[in-house]
Amino acid sequence: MNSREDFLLKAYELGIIKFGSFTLKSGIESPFYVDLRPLASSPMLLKTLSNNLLSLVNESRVELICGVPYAALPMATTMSLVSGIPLIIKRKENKGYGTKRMVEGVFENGQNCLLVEDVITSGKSLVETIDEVEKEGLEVTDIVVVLDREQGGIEKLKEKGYNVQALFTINEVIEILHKYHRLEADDVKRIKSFLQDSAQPAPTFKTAYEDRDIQHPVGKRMLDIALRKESNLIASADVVSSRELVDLAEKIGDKIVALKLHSDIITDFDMQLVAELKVLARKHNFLLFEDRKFADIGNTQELQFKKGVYRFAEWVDMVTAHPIAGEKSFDVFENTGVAAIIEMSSKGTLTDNNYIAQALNVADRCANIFSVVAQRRVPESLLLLTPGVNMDSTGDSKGQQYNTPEKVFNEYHTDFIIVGRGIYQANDAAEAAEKYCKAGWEAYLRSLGK
Ligand code: S5P
Repeated sequence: MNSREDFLLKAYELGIIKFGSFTLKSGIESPFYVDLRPLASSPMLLKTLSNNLLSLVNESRVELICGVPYAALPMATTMSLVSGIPLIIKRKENKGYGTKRMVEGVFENGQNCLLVEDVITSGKSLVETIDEVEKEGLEVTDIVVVLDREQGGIEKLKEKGYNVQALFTINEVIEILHKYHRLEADDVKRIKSFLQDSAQPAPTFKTAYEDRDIQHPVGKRMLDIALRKESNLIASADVVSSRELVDLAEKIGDKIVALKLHSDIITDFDMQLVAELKVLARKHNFLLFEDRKFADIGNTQELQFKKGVYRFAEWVDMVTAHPIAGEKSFDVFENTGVAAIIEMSSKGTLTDNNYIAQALNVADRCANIFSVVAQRRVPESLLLLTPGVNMDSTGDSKGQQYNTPEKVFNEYHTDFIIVGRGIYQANDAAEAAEKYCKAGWEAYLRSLGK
């Protein structure tokens, strides 16, 4: 018997899980009932549990610990005592007098706070707690949970970019109890079938373009063009001469929402090319989108954006930028629209959940960031642009990884697909653009439940 199994059996003796027939808060009849509060009655088990929970996170970045009331309070307290990381206390409700704060204790703005929860089901209550803790100026990147009831909660939080780890899943608990003869095979079967039935997540649909609340004028224009053209296609025009670029833009202009450029790969780039692109953008109604992926301190980015050969500030509608240098570095783009790169499509990318959570926080706070580039669902307050889309290939030899339009709309709720080689390397670029435009629009309609 390993130490996790040993812990679980001892906790079972304390009564943390009961089998029978129980009516849940939602009205559903459940064959088991979980309550982790009895753990506080065993200091030894509480300590073991706290050590196990701490081992799930990278302690070096955690500055505070907070338990979600009430069951996780003794766990969070023990974790604080064991690790030496200070505890803060979240209230269940505002007391309505005095400081009116929802979080009590000594903390500073921007400190990283680890959240501790006993059981996660749909994740709804954890999302509310995270919101309240973030409103107090704290940063949440990691969450540890004792038991995952496997009803979609973990996935929901991961989509939002949080690093969430559970010590046990309910299926594991059932299996361990069966292995050590605490549960009969018939009960296991009954419970597993209950879990499977209730795990069917209600289909969640994407919000239609016309119902999105995007304030930035460039974001509004993207949505407007999408609806007019029935297209959510951004073409990545990664060709290396101005002739090819202008030809391509002329051929595919009426199918796309934006023409995404890497100006620094164009051998003969000059302001004459810019003038031609502007004429085409007006004629075919698309945006000029420079994929410069700025990633420097504000001052350098400002020079790169406004000066040099490209003088992007004078002609592009939107740019991409990495949030690596922090929030202030985005001020230099002023009113130009920004797509923040929060996650990359390539194999082995360093954009892990922790980075993504922090990058999303930056995106949330900067008024000129109306969109993000990522391979996962993001809050609908941002437009999601997804590259790495190709219907005929799964990747290249340099790390790129491809998905289909169907997958990114259905799973990530993408708003706009970015397609490069799938179009500009096709024998007939106009035909390929038409194909991606149609596939993207149909996938979008299906993601609305239509
Ligand atoms: O994570 C990313 C971000 C971007 S903007 N992965 C990407 O591939 N891109 C860009 O999308 C990349 O720089 C290229 O311009 C385009 C993908 O091109 P494709 O030929 O692989 O479709």
